[in-house]
Amino acid sequence: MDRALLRKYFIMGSQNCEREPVEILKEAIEAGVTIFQFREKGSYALKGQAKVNLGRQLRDVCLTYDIPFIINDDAELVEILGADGIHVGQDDEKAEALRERYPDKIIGLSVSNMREFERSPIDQVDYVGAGPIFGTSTKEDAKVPVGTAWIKRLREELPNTPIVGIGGITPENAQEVIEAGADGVSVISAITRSNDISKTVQSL
Ligand code: 3NM
Repeated sequence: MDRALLRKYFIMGSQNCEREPVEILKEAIEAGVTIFQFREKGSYALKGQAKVNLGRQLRDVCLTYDIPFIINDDAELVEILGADGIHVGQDDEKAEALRERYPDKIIGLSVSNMREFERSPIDQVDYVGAGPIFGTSTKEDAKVPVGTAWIKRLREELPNTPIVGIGGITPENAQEVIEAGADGVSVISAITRSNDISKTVQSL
């Protein structure tokens, strides 16, 4: 994939929003996010048809603005919505199986430490998500923060693989993530909780 797409990676589900998700996504894209992941997950996430319906609306926004639309951990929904790709964690559906099912889609995989790295089929994925870099309360089961040192280490191991940092990233600390070797930053709350999305995305 074009690694520049990872530059400002916005992730969101309805559980992260205090107002209309479609409006938040439009504002974020207009302000300059480069890729979007629909991550409907956790105790307050939508399920079944309600999840599909919101996904379809967000997918349409991404089509209108020509922004890649990635689904978090739901291979069926990728097909239903015609998504551009899928992001999975270590305990989700295996990247090898996803690559077989979706030879041409973007596949992202989260890798948080050396043990996970060693068992990850990096050659089957388009990019790696590294985190949580900083402390985050957005993900219910987030691991211990790994710091930007983990990005440096991953970059040494993977000089040519697109890498995006995640977890607790804000306009104040994003530069540190890029300087450590990431191609981009992924954020949820920095945007969904912003009082001025345009300013936040620009300062990111
Ligand atoms: N994945 P925020 S941390 C979705 O470590 C997610 O893999 C993580 O939200 C990981 O930008 C995280 O609000 C939450 O901290 C990111």
